[in-house]
Amino acid sequence: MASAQKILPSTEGGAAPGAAGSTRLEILRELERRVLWLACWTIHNANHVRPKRDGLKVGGHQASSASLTTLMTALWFDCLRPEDRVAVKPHASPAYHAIQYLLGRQSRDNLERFRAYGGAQSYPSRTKDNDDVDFSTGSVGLGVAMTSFASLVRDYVHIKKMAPGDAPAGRMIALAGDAELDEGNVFECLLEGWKHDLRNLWWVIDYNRQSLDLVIEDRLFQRIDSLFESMGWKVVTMKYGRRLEAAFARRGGDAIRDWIERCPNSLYSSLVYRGGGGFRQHLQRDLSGTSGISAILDEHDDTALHALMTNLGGHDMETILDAFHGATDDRPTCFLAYTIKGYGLPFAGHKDNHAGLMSIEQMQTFRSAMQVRDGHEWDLWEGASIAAPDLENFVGATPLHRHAARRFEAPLVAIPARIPVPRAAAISTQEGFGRILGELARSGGELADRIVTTSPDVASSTSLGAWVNRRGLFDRKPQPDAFVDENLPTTQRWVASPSGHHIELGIAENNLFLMLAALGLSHSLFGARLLPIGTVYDPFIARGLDALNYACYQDARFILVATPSGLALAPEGGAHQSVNTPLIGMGQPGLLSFEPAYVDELAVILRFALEHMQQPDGSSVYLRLATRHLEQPKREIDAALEHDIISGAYWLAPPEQGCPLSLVATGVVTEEACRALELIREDVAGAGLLIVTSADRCHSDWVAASRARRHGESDALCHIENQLSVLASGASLVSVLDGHPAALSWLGGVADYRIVPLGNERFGQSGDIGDLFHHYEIDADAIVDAAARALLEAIE
Ligand SMILES: Cc1ncc(C[n+]2csc(CCOP(=O)(O)OP(=O)(O)O)c2C)c(N)n1
Ligand SMILES: [Mg+2]
Repeated sequence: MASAQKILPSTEGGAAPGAAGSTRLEILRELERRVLWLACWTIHNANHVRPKRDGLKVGGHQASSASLTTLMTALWFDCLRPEDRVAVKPHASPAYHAIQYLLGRQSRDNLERFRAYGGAQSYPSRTKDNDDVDFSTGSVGLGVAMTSFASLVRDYVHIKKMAPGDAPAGRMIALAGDAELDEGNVFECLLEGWKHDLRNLWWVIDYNRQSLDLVIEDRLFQRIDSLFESMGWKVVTMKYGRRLEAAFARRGGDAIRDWIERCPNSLYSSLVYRGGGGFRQHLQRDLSGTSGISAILDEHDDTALHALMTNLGGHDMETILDAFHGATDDRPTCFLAYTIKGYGLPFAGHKDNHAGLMSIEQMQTFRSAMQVRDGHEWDLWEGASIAAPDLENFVGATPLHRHAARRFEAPLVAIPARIPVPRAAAISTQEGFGRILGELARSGGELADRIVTTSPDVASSTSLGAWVNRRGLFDRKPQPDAFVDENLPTTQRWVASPSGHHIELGIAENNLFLMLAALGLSHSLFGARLLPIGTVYDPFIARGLDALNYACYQDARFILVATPSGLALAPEGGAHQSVNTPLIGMGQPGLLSFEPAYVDELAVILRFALEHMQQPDGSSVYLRLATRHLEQPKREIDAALEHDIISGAYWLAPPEQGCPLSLVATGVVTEEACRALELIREDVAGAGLLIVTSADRCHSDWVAASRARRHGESDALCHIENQLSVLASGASLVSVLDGHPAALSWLGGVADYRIVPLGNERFGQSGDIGDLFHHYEIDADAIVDAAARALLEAIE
């Protein structure tokens, strides 16, 4: 048993690792055992103990958790500081929850309900778990990259002194599975990170040389080394533990090292699984006659030989502490930690262990080895060989134990009651957006100071040029611009300096969305509220869709401005014409989408978005804009119209009460709808034109109202129901948008309306707007035709 003297984590001035710190090591090793037990038991309980109703395997990853247990124990119980932020390998979630349980931040009830409704999440979740998750993870590769962008945001707010005065800047840390490096977004972010000269960033690679299906390529580590070094990272390799190193130093040890180095991953893994006898057989055969080998083999029985041969760096507490505590500069550091998937469990090293669960019998053996009594499985210190008060003292002294809240609350930024509308007879929403931002930059103030823009190499072509001219590019060091310094004519006077407000990215949409995710969590991660606006070409949203979903999943708050969109991009051809983005806008949780037709609507929507994104029950906002110039209506927007625009639909041309026909238009085709309405009114004088500024909002409010009615609120009505109620029962609607018709076709179900949905669901073509709108049947003629047919059918 360890001594009763108080032993503290090294962050609290405990002895340095090594000889003098052996008691600290013992405690950490004990904690490691507790984490492994609890992680495995949590999964076992969910799969084999908890009653099941549907016969489905619950799952959970015992092998993947075991692979990271030593590294995670070292981090949470000895190395992390409250200001550090960590993205945990998704399928090490049980180990994470176990650690939080030992730290007093996770409840037994939640662990017992692991993967059950309301219980601890299968993959760490910022929004659903209650145990201090910094970054959600799940889709492999994204959490890893997220830490790079978070490190850039941390520097952005600290350099600008936006973070609370006493908040130290922490390290951003990713715990990555080695197969996560197969994800392209990881490479995209490495290059981007290099451009931005990232600091204080750690990636700890769980190099167990296994993915889900496979034991992976032997030489991967060489690639990892050179890749990271070429991007300016330091690589710290934790290959062997202290015991193996000691064996290597003995006579015959070189041969053992050489044997391991040459051993193919698949053979090594299979021997790890077979046990000490397998290693003995191979070493005896391959190294027979090498002096010193017999002595080493004779000193180790099979269990001891297995422990020796699997003593890799990522499972050796001393090696890990040395590596982590040795990384004292701010250079991005990749820790390449050799590990064994399933370390300490019966299926360690087995290539099929990814989804493997210990059987009841295996769990029984594991329980005996861990000395856990029946009925005491959840006891914090059950089976520990160190006195509970020593463990409690130690855990109680870790900075993360004492630190109550690591999330910040940041005050809201006041948004003016009106955003001035750029005046122009004819203008596009894209140009209007650029002019609004240019004016915000010119007028300055807190709003402009809190806006940060970002774009994947399309800032100028999405009309952010004027903003960047005034507010500058962000760079941690001032950068010269030869064109500006030499006074050469250029429209882009983009000065890069620490005071800049635009973060320019290379052309990788994944990076844009991860950047927005990090910027959009700044208020919570770093205590500095930012109002991030990212611009992208609308069709290329699809390129980064999983990262966009990832950003929304963790409730990051930003405005996404996507332009140009649809067929209206006309001559640029089919490749760039977005078709299904209105549906993405409707279908993506956490993202409210709008598609304004006119610039005065845009000003109202942008103002709303800046406020909405800051509200606890708000969300991010997506604006689908276009390059087509539309003649602007001459009107002042009063409070009622503003309300309708924000609610998603307003009558541009109100219908007569009880009218049997109305047009419904979104975005740039409003011009065609207006022309069609003129013709239609020759026959149906009372026909109206409803502009849907947000199919997303109308639809979700409609769904919410139906739900409320089902729950007994019989008078619940939503905005779109109210708006359309002026029409006759059974009225015909012709809906039209420059995008997938399904975005509006659901309107037919709001009441018993007959709907003809116009739009585009095919790939685009090159042409001018007239040709294309004609070809895809969203021009005025097509609208009139559709209306006539609908009316005829209604009569028949
Ligand atoms: C984008 C994505 N694709 C596929 C998966 C399914 N998946 C979960 S873990 C995994 C393999 C991970 O291997 P590695 O990162 O090496 O972790 P290990 O299990 O070895 O610890 C896969 C393919 C996923 N979560 N995300
Ligand atoms: Mg792996």
